[in-house]
Amino acid sequence: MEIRRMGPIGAEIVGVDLKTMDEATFGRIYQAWLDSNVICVRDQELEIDDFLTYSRRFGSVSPHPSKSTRHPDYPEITVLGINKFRPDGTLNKEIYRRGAEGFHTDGAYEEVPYKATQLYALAIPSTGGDTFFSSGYAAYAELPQHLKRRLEGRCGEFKYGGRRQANLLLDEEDRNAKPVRHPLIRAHPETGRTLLYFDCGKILGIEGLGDAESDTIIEEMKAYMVQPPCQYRHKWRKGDVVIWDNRCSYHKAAGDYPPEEDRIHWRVSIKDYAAS
Ligand SMILES: O=C(O)CCC(=O)C(=O)O
Ligand SMILES: [Fe+2]
Repeated sequence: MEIRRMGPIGAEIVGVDLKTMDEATFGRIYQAWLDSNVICVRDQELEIDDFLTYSRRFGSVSPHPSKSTRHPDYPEITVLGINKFRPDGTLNKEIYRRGAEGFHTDGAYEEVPYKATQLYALAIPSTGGDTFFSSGYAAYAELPQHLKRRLEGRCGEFKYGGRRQANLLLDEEDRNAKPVRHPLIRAHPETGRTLLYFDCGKILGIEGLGDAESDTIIEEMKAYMVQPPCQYRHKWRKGDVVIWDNRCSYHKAAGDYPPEEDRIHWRVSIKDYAAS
Protein backbone atom coordinates (compact mmCIF):
# COMPACT_ATOMS: atom_id res chain seq x y z
CA MET A 1 0.00 0.00 0.00
CA GLU A 2 1.24 3.48 -0.87
CA ILE A 3 0.00 6.70 0.76
CA ARG A 4 0.61 9.83 -1.29
CA ARG A 5 0.06 13.20 0.39
CA MET A 6 -1.56 15.60 -2.09
CA GLY A 7 -0.54 18.75 -0.18
CA PRO A 8 -1.35 20.09 3.31
CA ILE A 9 -4.70 18.30 3.06
CA GLY A 10 -5.75 15.33 0.96
CA ALA A 11 -4.02 11.98 0.46
CA GLU A 12 -4.39 9.27 -2.16
CA ILE A 13 -3.98 5.64 -1.22
CA VAL A 14 -3.27 2.93 -3.79
CA GLY A 15 -2.30 -0.72 -3.72
CA VAL A 16 -4.76 -1.97 -1.09
CA ASP A 17 -7.97 -4.00 -1.13
CA LEU A 18 -10.29 -2.67 1.59
CA LYS A 19 -12.06 -6.03 1.74
CA THR A 20 -9.01 -7.99 2.86
CA MET A 21 -6.57 -5.58 4.54
CA ASP A 22 -5.34 -6.31 8.05
CA GLU A 23 -5.56 -4.21 11.23
CA ALA A 24 -2.09 -2.70 10.85
CA THR A 25 -2.92 -1.55 7.31
CA PHE A 26 -6.15 0.01 8.54
CA GLY A 27 -4.17 1.74 11.29
CA ARG A 28 -2.01 3.42 8.62
CA ILE A 29 -5.10 4.46 6.64
CA TYR A 30 -6.74 5.92 9.78
CA GLN A 31 -3.60 7.87 10.68
CA ALA A 32 -3.30 9.22 7.12
CA TRP A 33 -6.93 10.36 7.42
CA LEU A 34 -6.27 12.19 10.71
CA ASP A 35 -3.16 13.79 9.19
CA SER A 36 -4.78 14.82 5.88
CA ASN A 37 -8.47 15.64 6.73
CA VAL A 38 -9.58 13.73 3.62
CA ILE A 39 -8.29 10.62 1.89
CA CYS A 40 -9.15 8.71 -1.25
CA VAL A 41 -8.57 4.98 -1.60
CA ARG A 42 -8.49 4.19 -5.32
CA ASP A 43 -9.62 1.23 -7.39
CA GLN A 44 -12.02 -0.58 -5.03
CA GLU A 45 -14.61 -3.12 -6.09
CA LEU A 46 -17.18 -3.19 -3.31
CA GLU A 47 -20.65 -4.53 -2.69
CA ILE A 48 -22.85 -2.58 -0.28
CA ASP A 49 -21.97 -4.90 2.60
CA ASP A 50 -18.23 -4.44 1.94
CA PHE A 51 -18.70 -0.67 1.95
CA LEU A 52 -20.65 -0.78 5.23
CA THR A 53 -18.15 -3.14 6.86
CA TYR A 54 -15.25 -0.85 5.94
CA SER A 55 -17.19 2.27 7.00
CA ARG A 56 -17.87 0.73 10.42
CA ARG A 57 -14.14 0.60 11.10
CA PHE A 58 -14.32 4.40 11.42
CA GLY A 59 -17.42 4.51 13.62
CA SER A 60 -21.12 3.77 13.67
CA VAL A 61 -23.02 4.35 10.44
CA SER A 62 -26.01 6.61 11.03
CA PRO A 63 -28.95 7.01 8.59
CA HIS A 64 -29.18 10.49 7.04
CA PRO A 65 -32.34 12.50 7.86
CA SER A 66 -33.16 12.83 4.14
CA LYS A 67 -35.36 9.72 3.88
CA SER A 68 -36.26 10.20 0.21
CA THR A 69 -32.62 9.75 -0.86
CA ARG A 70 -31.93 6.63 1.23
CA HIS A 71 -31.25 3.30 -0.44
CA PRO A 72 -34.54 1.37 -0.36
CA ASP A 73 -33.00 -1.75 1.22
CA TYR A 74 -30.19 -0.13 3.25
CA PRO A 75 -31.47 2.97 5.09
CA GLU A 76 -27.97 3.73 6.35
CA ILE A 77 -26.86 4.27 2.74
CA THR A 78 -27.77 7.48 0.94
CA VAL A 79 -27.56 7.31 -2.83
CA LEU A 80 -26.30 10.52 -4.43
CA GLY A 81 -27.34 11.45 -7.95
CA ILE A 82 -30.32 9.15 -8.54
CA ASN A 83 -33.86 10.31 -9.44
CA LYS A 84 -32.33 13.53 -10.74
CA PHE A 85 -35.13 14.03 -13.23
CA ARG A 86 -38.76 14.46 -12.17
CA PRO A 87 -41.49 12.47 -13.93
CA ASP A 88 -42.16 15.55 -16.10
CA GLY A 89 -38.53 15.53 -17.28
CA THR A 90 -37.33 18.62 -15.40
CA LEU A 91 -34.06 18.54 -13.46
CA ASN A 92 -34.41 18.33 -9.68
CA LYS A 93 -31.73 20.81 -8.56
CA GLU A 94 -31.90 19.64 -4.93
CA ILE A 95 -30.51 16.32 -6.09
CA TYR A 96 -28.29 17.53 -8.93
CA ARG A 97 -26.67 20.29 -6.85
CA ARG A 98 -26.68 18.53 -3.49
CA GLY A 99 -23.74 19.82 -1.47
CA ALA A 100 -22.88 22.46 -4.08
CA GLU A 101 -24.32 25.60 -2.46
CA GLY A 102 -21.24 26.37 -0.40
CA PHE A 103 -18.45 24.95 1.73
CA HIS A 104 -19.97 23.07 4.65
CA THR A 105 -19.50 20.32 7.20
CA ASP A 106 -22.02 17.48 7.35
CA GLY A 107 -24.35 16.99 10.28
CA ALA A 108 -23.88 20.22 12.26
CA TYR A 109 -27.66 20.01 12.83
CA GLU A 110 -27.19 16.80 14.85
CA GLU A 111 -26.78 16.81 18.64
CA VAL A 112 -23.63 14.78 17.96
CA PRO A 113 -22.46 15.80 14.48
CA TYR A 114 -21.09 13.25 12.04
CA LYS A 115 -17.47 12.45 12.58
CA ALA A 116 -17.00 11.49 8.95
CA THR A 117 -18.75 11.14 5.63
CA GLN A 118 -17.66 8.47 3.20
CA LEU A 119 -18.55 8.12 -0.49
CA TYR A 120 -18.01 5.26 -2.93
CA ALA A 121 -18.06 6.24 -6.61
CA LEU A 122 -20.26 4.02 -8.79
CA ALA A 123 -20.58 6.26 -11.86
CA ILE A 124 -18.60 9.36 -12.80
CA PRO A 125 -19.44 11.88 -15.54
CA SER A 126 -17.08 12.52 -18.45
CA THR A 127 -16.39 16.04 -17.20
CA GLY A 128 -17.00 18.10 -14.03
CA GLY A 129 -18.42 16.78 -10.76
CA ASP A 130 -15.30 17.31 -8.63
CA THR A 131 -15.47 17.79 -4.86
CA PHE A 132 -13.55 20.61 -3.14
CA PHE A 133 -12.13 20.39 0.37
CA SER A 134 -10.64 22.90 2.79
CA SER A 135 -9.30 22.79 6.34
CA GLY A 136 -10.95 23.93 9.56
CA TYR A 137 -7.49 24.08 11.18
CA ALA A 138 -6.27 26.54 8.54
CA ALA A 139 -9.48 28.58 8.84
CA TYR A 140 -8.87 28.93 12.58
CA ALA A 141 -5.18 29.72 12.16
CA GLU A 142 -5.93 32.59 9.77
CA LEU A 143 -8.82 34.14 11.74
CA PRO A 144 -7.92 37.66 12.88
CA GLN A 145 -7.39 38.14 16.63
CA HIS A 146 -10.58 40.15 17.12
CA LEU A 147 -12.67 37.27 15.72
CA LYS A 148 -10.84 34.65 17.76
CA ARG A 149 -11.53 36.72 20.88
CA ARG A 150 -15.20 37.25 20.02
CA LEU A 151 -15.78 33.56 19.25
CA GLU A 152 -13.75 31.90 21.99
CA GLY A 153 -16.11 30.00 24.32
CA ARG A 154 -19.18 30.77 22.20
CA CYS A 155 -21.57 28.32 20.60
CA GLY A 156 -23.32 28.52 17.28
CA GLU A 157 -26.92 27.37 16.88
CA PHE A 158 -27.36 25.01 13.93
CA LYS A 159 -30.32 23.53 12.10
CA TYR A 160 -30.75 21.57 8.86
CA GLY A 161 -31.34 24.11 6.09
CA GLY A 162 -30.09 27.01 8.23
CA ARG A 163 -31.34 30.55 7.82
CA ARG A 164 -32.46 29.91 4.23
CA GLN A 165 -34.55 26.90 5.33
CA ALA A 166 -33.08 24.91 2.45
CA ASN A 167 -34.74 21.69 3.58
CA LEU A 168 -36.50 20.27 0.52
CA LEU A 169 -34.59 16.97 0.75
CA LEU A 170 -36.30 16.31 4.09
CA ASP A 171 -39.79 14.89 4.45
CA GLU A 172 -42.16 17.57 5.69
CA GLU A 173 -42.57 16.07 9.15
CA ASP A 174 -38.77 16.09 9.63
CA ARG A 175 -38.29 19.81 8.95
CA ASN A 176 -38.96 21.12 12.46
CA ALA A 177 -36.16 19.53 14.47
CA LYS A 178 -34.87 21.70 17.30
CA PRO A 179 -31.67 23.69 16.66
CA VAL A 180 -28.55 22.35 18.39
CA ARG A 181 -25.52 24.15 19.87
CA HIS A 182 -21.85 23.54 19.14
CA PRO A 183 -18.73 25.47 20.19
CA LEU A 184 -17.33 27.36 17.21
CA ILE A 185 -13.72 27.12 18.34
CA ARG A 186 -12.66 23.76 19.66
CA ALA A 187 -9.90 21.18 19.78
CA HIS A 188 -10.18 18.13 17.56
CA PRO A 189 -10.85 15.16 19.88
CA GLU A 190 -8.14 12.99 18.27
CA THR A 191 -5.46 15.33 16.92
CA GLY A 192 -5.82 18.00 19.63
CA ARG A 193 -5.42 20.71 16.98
CA THR A 194 -7.61 23.84 17.26
CA LEU A 195 -10.15 24.45 14.51
CA LEU A 196 -13.08 26.59 13.46
CA TYR A 197 -16.28 24.52 13.51
CA PHE A 198 -18.62 26.37 11.21
CA ASP A 199 -21.19 25.95 8.47
CA CYS A 200 -22.79 29.10 7.09
CA GLY A 201 -25.57 27.07 5.43
CA LYS A 202 -26.70 25.55 8.75
CA ILE A 203 -25.88 28.15 11.38
CA LEU A 204 -28.80 30.24 12.64
CA GLY A 205 -26.80 32.56 14.85
CA ILE A 206 -24.07 32.91 17.44
CA GLU A 207 -25.21 32.65 21.03
CA GLY A 208 -24.88 35.74 23.15
CA LEU A 209 -24.58 38.13 20.19
CA GLY A 210 -27.30 40.33 18.71
CA ASP A 211 -28.65 39.37 15.28
CA ALA A 212 -26.77 42.10 13.44
CA GLU A 213 -23.36 41.29 14.96
CA SER A 214 -24.00 37.56 14.59
CA ASP A 215 -24.80 37.96 10.88
CA THR A 216 -21.76 40.18 10.35
CA ILE A 217 -19.43 37.68 12.04
CA ILE A 218 -20.95 34.76 10.10
CA GLU A 219 -20.13 36.63 6.86
CA GLU A 220 -16.61 37.29 8.13
CA MET A 221 -16.05 33.63 9.10
CA LYS A 222 -17.24 32.50 5.68
CA ALA A 223 -14.35 34.38 4.12
CA TYR A 224 -11.83 32.28 6.10
CA MET A 225 -13.13 28.83 5.20
CA VAL A 226 -10.84 28.32 2.23
CA GLN A 227 -7.17 28.98 2.87
CA PRO A 228 -4.92 28.15 -0.06
CA PRO A 229 -2.77 26.07 -0.08
CA CYS A 230 -4.77 24.08 2.53
CA GLN A 231 -7.27 22.86 -0.03
CA TYR A 232 -7.74 19.74 -2.10
CA ARG A 233 -9.77 19.22 -5.25
CA HIS A 234 -10.87 15.65 -5.76
CA LYS A 235 -11.27 14.43 -9.33
CA TRP A 236 -13.35 11.31 -9.07
CA ARG A 237 -12.67 7.95 -10.66
CA LYS A 238 -15.05 5.03 -10.53
CA GLY A 239 -14.05 2.80 -7.60
CA ASP A 240 -12.84 5.69 -5.40
CA VAL A 241 -13.62 5.51 -1.69
CA VAL A 242 -13.31 9.00 -0.20
CA ILE A 243 -13.72 9.81 3.49
CA TRP A 244 -13.56 13.28 5.00
CA ASP A 245 -13.34 14.37 8.61
CA ASN A 246 -16.33 16.62 9.34
CA ARG A 247 -14.71 17.75 12.58
CA CYS A 248 -11.87 19.61 10.85
CA SER A 249 -12.75 20.13 7.20
CA TYR A 250 -15.27 21.75 4.90
CA HIS A 251 -16.31 20.49 1.50
CA LYS A 252 -18.44 21.46 -1.47
CA ALA A 253 -19.58 19.67 -4.61
CA ALA A 254 -18.84 21.45 -7.89
CA GLY A 255 -22.40 20.85 -9.11
CA ASP A 256 -21.36 21.43 -12.70
CA TYR A 257 -21.40 18.11 -14.61
CA PRO A 258 -23.59 17.42 -17.66
CA PRO A 259 -26.98 16.65 -16.06
CA GLU A 260 -27.79 13.97 -18.61
CA GLU A 261 -24.78 11.95 -17.43
CA ASP A 262 -24.71 9.77 -14.32
CA ARG A 263 -22.76 10.75 -11.20
CA ILE A 264 -23.69 8.20 -8.57
CA HIS A 265 -22.24 7.49 -5.15
CA TRP A 266 -23.14 5.43 -2.12
CA ARG A 267 -22.76 7.66 0.89
CA VAL A 268 -22.64 7.04 4.63
CA SER A 269 -22.62 9.35 7.64
CA ILE A 270 -20.40 8.07 10.44
CA LYS A 271 -20.53 8.92 14.14
CA ASP A 272 -18.07 8.12 16.87
CA TYR A 273 -18.90 4.83 18.60
CA ALA A 274 -18.56 6.53 21.96
CA ALA A 275 -21.17 9.13 20.96
CA SER A 276 -23.85 7.00 19.38
O1 LIG B 1 -21.29 15.00 -4.12
C1 LIG B 1 -20.33 15.55 -3.58
O2 LIG B 1 -19.29 15.84 -4.17
C2 LIG B 1 -20.41 15.92 -2.12
C3 LIG B 1 -21.82 16.14 -1.68
C4 LIG B 1 -21.91 16.44 -0.20
O3 LIG B 1 -21.79 17.55 0.21
C5 LIG B 1 -22.11 15.33 0.73
O4 LIG B 1 -22.27 14.18 0.29
O5 LIG B 1 -22.11 15.59 1.94
FE1 LIG C 1 -21.82 17.57 2.40
